Amino acid sequence: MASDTSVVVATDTTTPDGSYTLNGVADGSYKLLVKHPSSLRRVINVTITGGAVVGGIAISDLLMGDANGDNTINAFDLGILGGAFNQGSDTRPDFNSDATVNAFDLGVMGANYNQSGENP
Ligand SMILES: [Ca+2]
Ligand SMILES: [Ca+2]
Repeated sequence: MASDTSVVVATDTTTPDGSYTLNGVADGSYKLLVKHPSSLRRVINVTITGGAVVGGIAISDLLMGDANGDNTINAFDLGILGGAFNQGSDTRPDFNSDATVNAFDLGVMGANYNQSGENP
């Protein structure tokens, strides 16, 4: 989470259901940067009152397909998916989290292809 001057004031890893708690943050307006290892980054505006924010984000709120984590979905990610297709050894391109890399993951990537994550 970053303030308006782009200083990181707090970080947290969500629970598997996507919920998070950020404590010890001064009241004010912040940009919350959210990224799954294989998704594009989202920037969400939050207002903190009382020194903490409790929230949640669903995986369905994130655009999946970024296999190499560089915040863009392009041919590099497609190459990783191609190398892992029906293999099971590299789970980075398992975008729908069903423990296999197959045409469903290619479909997820295709829907978000050539997009980049949001910047703060
Ligand atoms: Ca990428
Ligand atoms: Ca999959």
